[in-house]
Amino acid sequence: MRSGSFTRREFLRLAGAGAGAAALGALLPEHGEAQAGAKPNIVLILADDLGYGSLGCYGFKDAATPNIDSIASDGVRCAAGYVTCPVCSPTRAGLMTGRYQQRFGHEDNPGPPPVAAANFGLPETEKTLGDYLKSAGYVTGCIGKWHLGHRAACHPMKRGFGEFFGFLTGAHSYVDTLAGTDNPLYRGTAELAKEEYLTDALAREAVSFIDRRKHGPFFLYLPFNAVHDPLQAPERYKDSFPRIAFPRRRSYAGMLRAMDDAVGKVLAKLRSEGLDEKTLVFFLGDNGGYRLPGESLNTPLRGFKGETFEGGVRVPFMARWKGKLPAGKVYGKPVLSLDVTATALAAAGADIAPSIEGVNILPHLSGQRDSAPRSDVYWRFVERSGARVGDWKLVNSGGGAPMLFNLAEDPAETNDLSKDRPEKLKELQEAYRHWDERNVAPRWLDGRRAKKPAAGAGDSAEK
Ligand SMILES: [Ca+2]
Repeated sequence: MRSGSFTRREFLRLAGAGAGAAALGALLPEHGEAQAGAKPNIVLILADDLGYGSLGCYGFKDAATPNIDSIASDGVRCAAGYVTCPVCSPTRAGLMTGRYQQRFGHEDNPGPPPVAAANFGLPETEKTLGDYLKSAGYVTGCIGKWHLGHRAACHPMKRGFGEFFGFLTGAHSYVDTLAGTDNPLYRGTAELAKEEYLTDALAREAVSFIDRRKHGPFFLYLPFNAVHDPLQAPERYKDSFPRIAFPRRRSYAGMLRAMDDAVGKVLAKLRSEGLDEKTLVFFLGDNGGYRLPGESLNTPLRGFKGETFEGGVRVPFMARWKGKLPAGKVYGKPVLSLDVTATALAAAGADIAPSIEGVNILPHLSGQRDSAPRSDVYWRFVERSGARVGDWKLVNSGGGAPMLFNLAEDPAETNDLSKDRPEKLKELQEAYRHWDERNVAPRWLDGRRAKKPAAGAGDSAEK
């Protein structure tokens, strides 16, 4: 079995600015400039627990992912694309609102329904990308894993989406609807009694949504639960990998292949309807791969889901808009999931609320603008935290002394420079403290955590 690993030299090549960066950006909309009738459709595909090194276009070798890779070859692949949390629900809260989710206390996962806090859910003070795009004249649909609350008031159709198919919690069987339990599959608010393999069902529903809404503009939010546990793949997919002996690994590869096929169906539908140039497509992961053997790889990064090392927060991250963004470009400067929100709104010609902390990255991805979209990125996840400022990275891993890395020289975070560069460590701690001043205490903690105070993270003693 190939490990999917690649050398530092290969990593730096993959991470560097790529070829084919022809500036097509002259027609790119900035804030509020989309012409009437020219609003692009937005398709936002989110993968679950898909580590940085888990796609062919990011160096993965075990299982080909040609359809997802085509988004990179037909668009821009970000080598330093980050999410705002190393676990599922908080990242989604940031992505949907365009705000660091710690601003409104959506800092932790809830845990499964039996142990989740009663108040769990995206606070009603917050607007979602669905809300914003609906106001801008879009038809909106959410197909897949919601994980922003399972109370009635948090249902996606109460939070900016006209349609919903999927489930409300953090994980779901791929082969059983779980009807009659606390975690069923839904169409709208109706429980489903029978379904096909879940990834196939999500593809079918996504294609149907595009078919019904093709006159647009539409916003399709498609958060797959693949490749999150449970590791369940149809035999026909597992049989594609006879050379992978480890059963968990073979199931994982089958799940990844199923998601790749599902993405292929969505892309084929856009193509057949002549929508490629009228649709901005994003693909990103919600957090790094989990640490169990056989699952998603974060190669060559350090750390896993749940951690603020790069392996927990740097993810596959791509954008495609044919005719507007260059094809086959690799973008190396840091971008953040919050930028997806702002970029979608800019493309739609919608107002970007002052509370939104993302940046419209279209001019950056196109090459129209050389400057970095953002100079810094921050993480706070209960007892863990981190900051990236320029090429420097601060990591508080939830115990022990803070660590400092230079990502330009050491992308795998192997060489802690905190003792050698105390002034740089202090600078990043100050930057973190400044960012953290605007955060509030977590509104809930994962019900599986040992009971402890809902304190802030890392060096944030006052929270
Ligand atoms: Ca996840």
